[in-house]
Amino acid sequence: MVFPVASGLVPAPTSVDFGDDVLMIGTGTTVSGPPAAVERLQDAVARRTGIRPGWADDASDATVVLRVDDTIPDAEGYRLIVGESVDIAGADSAGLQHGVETLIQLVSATGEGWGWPAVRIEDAPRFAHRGLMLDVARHFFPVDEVKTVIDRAAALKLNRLHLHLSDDQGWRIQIDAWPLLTERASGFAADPGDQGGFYTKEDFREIVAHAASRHIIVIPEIDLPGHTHAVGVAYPDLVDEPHLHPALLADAERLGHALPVKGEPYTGWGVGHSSLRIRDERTWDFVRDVLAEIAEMSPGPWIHIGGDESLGTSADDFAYAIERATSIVRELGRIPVAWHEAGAAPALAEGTVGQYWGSLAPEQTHAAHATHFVARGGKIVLSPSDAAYLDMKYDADFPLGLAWAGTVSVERAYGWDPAALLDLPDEAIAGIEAPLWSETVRSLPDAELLMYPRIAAVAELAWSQPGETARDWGDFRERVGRLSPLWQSERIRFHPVDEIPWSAR
Ligand code: TNX
Repeated sequence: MVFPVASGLVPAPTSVDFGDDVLMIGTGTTVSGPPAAVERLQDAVARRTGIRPGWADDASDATVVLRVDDTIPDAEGYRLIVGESVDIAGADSAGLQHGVETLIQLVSATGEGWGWPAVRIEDAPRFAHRGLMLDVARHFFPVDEVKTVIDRAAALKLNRLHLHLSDDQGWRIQIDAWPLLTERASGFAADPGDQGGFYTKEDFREIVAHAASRHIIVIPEIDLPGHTHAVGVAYPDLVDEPHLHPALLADAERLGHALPVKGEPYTGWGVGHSSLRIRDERTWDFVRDVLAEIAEMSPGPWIHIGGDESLGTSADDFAYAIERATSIVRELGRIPVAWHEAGAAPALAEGTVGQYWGSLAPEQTHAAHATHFVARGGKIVLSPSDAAYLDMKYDADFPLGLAWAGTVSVERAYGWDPAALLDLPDEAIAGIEAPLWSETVRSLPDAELLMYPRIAAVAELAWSQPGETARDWGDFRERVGRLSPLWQSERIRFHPVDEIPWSAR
């Protein structure tokens, strides 16, 4: 039997020990376990092989047994054994799901049909926060597309979906107390031809519930005090006049984009031109109402308040705004998250999580701002823009994406050390997140081309302990290449970049 024993496992498990045998997949193959896990396995195996494993009511008759075993120590961990049958034991139901995704990746074509290689795997994540950020403000993704993205993220063992719900170009979430936000400021995006859109509360709850069913927590972001031009389209008295800084003028000229005009929709790509009116109490009525409604519809522990690129806000006003917004989130019983610039606010609420988006060679102020979160009892999420940003071009010729942080090849996305980046111990690092900003994205396929295969690199950095296999670029590119048939059967549009040796089957 010709059998490709080295399957495309990404992220690399903690330990993998292959045997010589193969367990064939056939019409008699059956699965028992919790319905959601069983169905995910049945569906993915059917799409890949054309054979849909049956249900087994009784574990003792099943080919594949899926179960939770609370003697497995690490949260989200699992043990997977393929011998004469398959046994997957998750430490919890998230761990069971991760084990099922591993079994889906193990499905392989043999000379005689489909099978699973004999193997024993023990696995658990390095970081608790393994995230993807979707910018639904510059391009709006309807609910069904967000659900697809959630399923895709779960397949790589990611467990956080950060939704960037507001920006200069559009407001994307229903807020009852301030109805003009969606009435007037949701119908635009970062391209004049793009119609925008918004989530009703029901839509948002549907996204949260779908994510929860895949063990993913949604982190909603309302970007403050900058990135708020759209707020002024709905309520002009809440924002300052646009701050037309030199980089904005130069970019607008280069790209042929119009400049922002207060109260009118903005469809350019400029940043750092908008600010809420920080010293006006009506602004704080607005912020409190919005964050309270967000908290009410979002059950997860975190609310992101933005804080990036507030070039139109004075340093004093910025610190005041961050301190006040993070303490409002605290009062709402949630943990604030903010982009690293918010670390400039001396008294930002204790426990606020910082999201670092500087480069792999941190500027001193960026590093100082990021470490201030740790001094205030918070942790850091790492999103280095020149490695983890999925909206950077793969290379200068790639048609989608931006390049302000450089181009990001798959090797570059994979080749950095989370512990070394800000010289922090793992305990201070919540995890890693890959943002997909959408100025150049017009559709889900566009988004997928930017995500895949680089999101696999981010997932491995976030999940896998550094070791012999994990962190070896040569090994990683082989494993990613072997995922090609699975990604095709899952109808993922990936960029077939020539750094990766893609398998035909
Ligand atoms: C910077 S990085 C931004 C976003 C843009 C992105 C484009 C960060 C926190 N803010 O507003 O969409 O660059 O790559």
